[in-house]
Amino acid sequence: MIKKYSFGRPMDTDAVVQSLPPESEPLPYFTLTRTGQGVSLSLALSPDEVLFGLGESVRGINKRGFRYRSWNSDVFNHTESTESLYASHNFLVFFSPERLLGLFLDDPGPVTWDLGYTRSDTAVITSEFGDLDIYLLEEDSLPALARAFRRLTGRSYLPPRWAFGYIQSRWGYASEQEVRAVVREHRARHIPLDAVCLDIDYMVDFKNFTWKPDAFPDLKAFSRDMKAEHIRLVPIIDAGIRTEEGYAPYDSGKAGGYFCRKEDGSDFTAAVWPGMCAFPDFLRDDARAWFGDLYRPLLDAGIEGFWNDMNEPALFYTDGTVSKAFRRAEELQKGSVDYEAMWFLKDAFNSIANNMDDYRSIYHFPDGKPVRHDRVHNLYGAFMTRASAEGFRRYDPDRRFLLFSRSSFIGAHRNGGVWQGDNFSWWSHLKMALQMLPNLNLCGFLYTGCDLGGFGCNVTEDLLERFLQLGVFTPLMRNHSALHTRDQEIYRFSTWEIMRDTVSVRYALLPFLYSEFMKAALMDGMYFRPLAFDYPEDPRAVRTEDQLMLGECCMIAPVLEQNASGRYVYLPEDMLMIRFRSAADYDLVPLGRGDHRIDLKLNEFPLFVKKNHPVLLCAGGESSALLDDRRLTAVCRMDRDVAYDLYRDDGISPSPDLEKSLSRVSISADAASGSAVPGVAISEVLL
Ligand code: MIG
Repeated sequence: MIKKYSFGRPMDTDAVVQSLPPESEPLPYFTLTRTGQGVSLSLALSPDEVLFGLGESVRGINKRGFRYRSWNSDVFNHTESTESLYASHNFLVFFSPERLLGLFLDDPGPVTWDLGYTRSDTAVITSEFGDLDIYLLEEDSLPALARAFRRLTGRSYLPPRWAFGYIQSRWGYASEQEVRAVVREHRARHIPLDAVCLDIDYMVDFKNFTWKPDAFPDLKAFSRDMKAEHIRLVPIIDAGIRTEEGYAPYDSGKAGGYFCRKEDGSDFTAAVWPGMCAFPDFLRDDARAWFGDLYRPLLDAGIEGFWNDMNEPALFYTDGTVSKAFRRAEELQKGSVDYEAMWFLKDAFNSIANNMDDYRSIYHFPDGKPVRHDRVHNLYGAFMTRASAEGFRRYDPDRRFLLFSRSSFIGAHRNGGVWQGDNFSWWSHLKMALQMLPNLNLCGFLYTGCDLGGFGCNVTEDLLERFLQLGVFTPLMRNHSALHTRDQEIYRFSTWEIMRDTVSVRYALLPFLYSEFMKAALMDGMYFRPLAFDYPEDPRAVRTEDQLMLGECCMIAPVLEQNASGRYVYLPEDMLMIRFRSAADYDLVPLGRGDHRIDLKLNEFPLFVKKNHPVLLCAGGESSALLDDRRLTAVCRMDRDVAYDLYRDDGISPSPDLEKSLSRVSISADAASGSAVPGVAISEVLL
């Protein structure tokens, strides 16, 4: 059951697809306080209450015990104490033996989530501007609640099937030759690969929708050659448009009046990578239509996937913030040089980027009337994603395109995926990536993953290998790293063979993982879930922070620590462990409910599977297009006849038919008798 309560003057954020009449009764359960224009909701938490949600945010799967703030931010340097990341996903679930309640704040402005921070027994959620719709969801189980929320906000984005292949990316690839060399190194060593991302260096002066004529002389031919090798190119697009007369996207944007304005009506400009930029007013339908069409030359060149960046929007500086900092420096120079003056000096320069005064000086015109940016800040990335997705649909309504964004808001999950932002090559960020996944799924973002190996800092061989072992299971499996960091392609490392074997497991599992993903997406389910969703009455499972349910029947438990020779895993029920070394090399170990210490050498990682649920493996291959998903090996711990409906489709059709895409795989009980591992069947399946 979903109920809506309106406060102030809510605007259409595109988050919700079901229109409900607002209730006339006051909001139940919460104590409401008005603070200036804001609205605060507070709720007493019982000691055993856990909180799920908030999608992209730091810390645990259970969000209790910290304060988060919805304010989309470019935070290269994020840690455990960072309150705001790149996205705002204002959905939270309260779960205890006494309560199951979903709370969605459809609020495009800043929201603070004090979840047992000020007082450990109280949640206080504050909408700073107070113009919002609040939705309360009540269902009788966690999965039902998640499904109800998805119905409210719409079906998750479907990427093309090739987007489940391994993707290599790096900030710095500057020419066709360089990209060809990356592909060659992968193919020569039989490291599977489906796509290479092009970062900002492919553009002329970092200008969107351009590509360097010398470095990429014939993008169409290049893209065609790559596709012949089953490789897709995935270029980046940033939010800002350089203010340069004669640069077509700027000229057409200016002529159409599609850019965000300042109070005096002139275009708001700020510097980002290309230098001074204007910012498309994605909240306007006409500006979105214009921007979406700017992708055409790239689409015409055969490009089928993009990543949208810098769309919080990130602002390096404006003329205003720079001159203010200089003025402050001059003032300070007049006084004595002491430590205090030095702090002020530092602060003055640190506030040049992503400055609140700048965000307050931007205006959008969603329907002709001005709306100040800070009131709708968290929508910007989501509406950029929408502009792109709408453009792709106009370009070719019969195809799925790959699209993932850095910034997002609930609603954007219908139009694209997200990557988890600029992580570091840290073990703690490997754990953070894992913990973010189920909450992103709960908020609708199924197609997601982190920068494998870590974006900032220098990775080590073992860390990359452990990142890849998580990446085997994340829908977006992309190795990405920052300029000036250590080379991070698999083939750069002495242990490249074990990394290749790890990626080969992804390809062996790809038809199965794709099936699990598509079923979750098409049935408004979750691909990754907290264990609580499957074992709500098991307090151990409810509080498990380093294992995830995957699809209908699997559980993952990656190694998250350096120099570990294994880890403890909690099994809420009897399962089969598949300990992988490669696509063809794995152990099958039936384990009972309870705690287990699992030995896992650096090249080993486990997948746990519930009883009587098969996992399907194909022979593997070097590209998703080359996998044979009709000839599979079913592995199953079983004590009765079992069946699995494998989802298969053409991988690009935007409106697949779930029923028609299922092929039934049946295994009879006797398949497990007389097998090498008692009770575990290994059967060949032909479809
Ligand atoms: O200011 O395009 O998160 O993935 O490599 C940095 C360069 C801009 C941030 C993205 C990152 C990308 C980088 N971008």
